[in-house]
Amino acid sequence: MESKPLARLDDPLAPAREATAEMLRSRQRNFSLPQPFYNDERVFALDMQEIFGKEWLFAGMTSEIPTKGNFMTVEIGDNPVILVRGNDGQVHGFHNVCRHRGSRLCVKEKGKVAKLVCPYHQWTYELDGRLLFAGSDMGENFDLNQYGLKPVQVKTGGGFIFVSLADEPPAIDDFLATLNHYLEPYDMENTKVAVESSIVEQANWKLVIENNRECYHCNGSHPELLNSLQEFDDTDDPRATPAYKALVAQKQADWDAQQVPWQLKRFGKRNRLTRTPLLDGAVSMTMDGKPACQKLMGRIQNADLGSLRILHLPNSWNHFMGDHAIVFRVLPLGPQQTLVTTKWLVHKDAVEGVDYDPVEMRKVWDATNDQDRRLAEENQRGINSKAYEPGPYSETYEFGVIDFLDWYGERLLENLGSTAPELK
Ligand code: 3BY
Ligand code: FES
Ligand code: FE
Repeated sequence: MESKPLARLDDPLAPAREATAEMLRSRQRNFSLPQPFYNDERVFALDMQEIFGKEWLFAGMTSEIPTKGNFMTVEIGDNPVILVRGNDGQVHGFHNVCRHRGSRLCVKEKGKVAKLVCPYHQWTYELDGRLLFAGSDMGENFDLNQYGLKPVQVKTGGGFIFVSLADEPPAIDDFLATLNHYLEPYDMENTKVAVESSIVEQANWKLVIENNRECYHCNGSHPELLNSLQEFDDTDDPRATPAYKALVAQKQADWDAQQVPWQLKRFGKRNRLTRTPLLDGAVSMTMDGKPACQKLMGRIQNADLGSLRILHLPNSWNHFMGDHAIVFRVLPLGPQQTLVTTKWLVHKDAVEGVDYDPVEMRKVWDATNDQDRRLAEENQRGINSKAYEPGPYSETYEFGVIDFLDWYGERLLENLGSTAPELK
């Protein structure tokens, strides 16, 4: 066949596509993945093209770009993206790539501008992406309209900004409507980042998410977190004691009285939301379980709202308490390198040093993130061995990991153009 070598030149990943789809079709469900999924650069390239290049990704919060001209940048693998609040008050997304010779347009992580001006030769774009100015010597036939910034799909819900690099991203509106409903008490537009951290983990992004999807490891690793966190969040969990069920029933009645949503909701396996009580007596994820911020979020009157947990695959988990919220964003940097960004959010009128101490606020999750980083890195090092073979997950304690990999396998197969298999 003459066309095959040509197809491979067009798509050097073609053989990897076939091999990866085959590995997914033949994988043993409820077992960890074959080694290449965690360390092979071709599978990583496919993850970036087919998952991070096509699904909805959590990028940041609307309150981080509160008014027109505020922007933030995010790097999705090789694709720099800019999110900017337009003159219309909407969040716009663009490839952060100048249409002149391709320079990155915005280099700062966050900022405020009147126009988007390229640092290279000062081509100047409106906040809606239109090219306004391209110097004076582009020739009389130069048509500014041909060189607007390339848009990136953006949707918001409950203060979360999601982006997708796909032309036709998957449906997400039901989840966004639920976020609006569940986050209403928090008035997310009127929040601010009290403190944030970025850490680089020497581990594949899927190991970071797998680690987050189970608390089987919590007892052995997270003393600070376990001052406030329940290791499970469902009354159907086999670990749920009668005392836990009684606590949940009592809290749910309290939350109903405050019109604060708590019901467990799922959108496929991609999204999961639920409100769960913290350990009895704790109202926030702090070292002593007391609020980290004296000014509560939004319209909240009573800090004791447990934690609203929100999962968004492939790249975010979140905890919303009465006094502050913690949002997490995962961005792959390489086959064995992942950026984890954590932001602690408070009411925008809360005063640092008066209402909250950022050093105190961040302690539990700084410790937890560092512990999880070590776990993921050790996991990676063992997986890289020739002795590694996929091992079984506990259906009781690690169902969240199984769900994540089911989602991942289905999405990757579908996006690769293959059909989902009957898993063993
Ligand atoms: O609290 C979290 O975000 C997750 C859930 C279970 C363990 N892990 C720390
Ligand atoms: Fe942006 Fe030249 S590359 S103005
Ligand atoms: Fe952990």
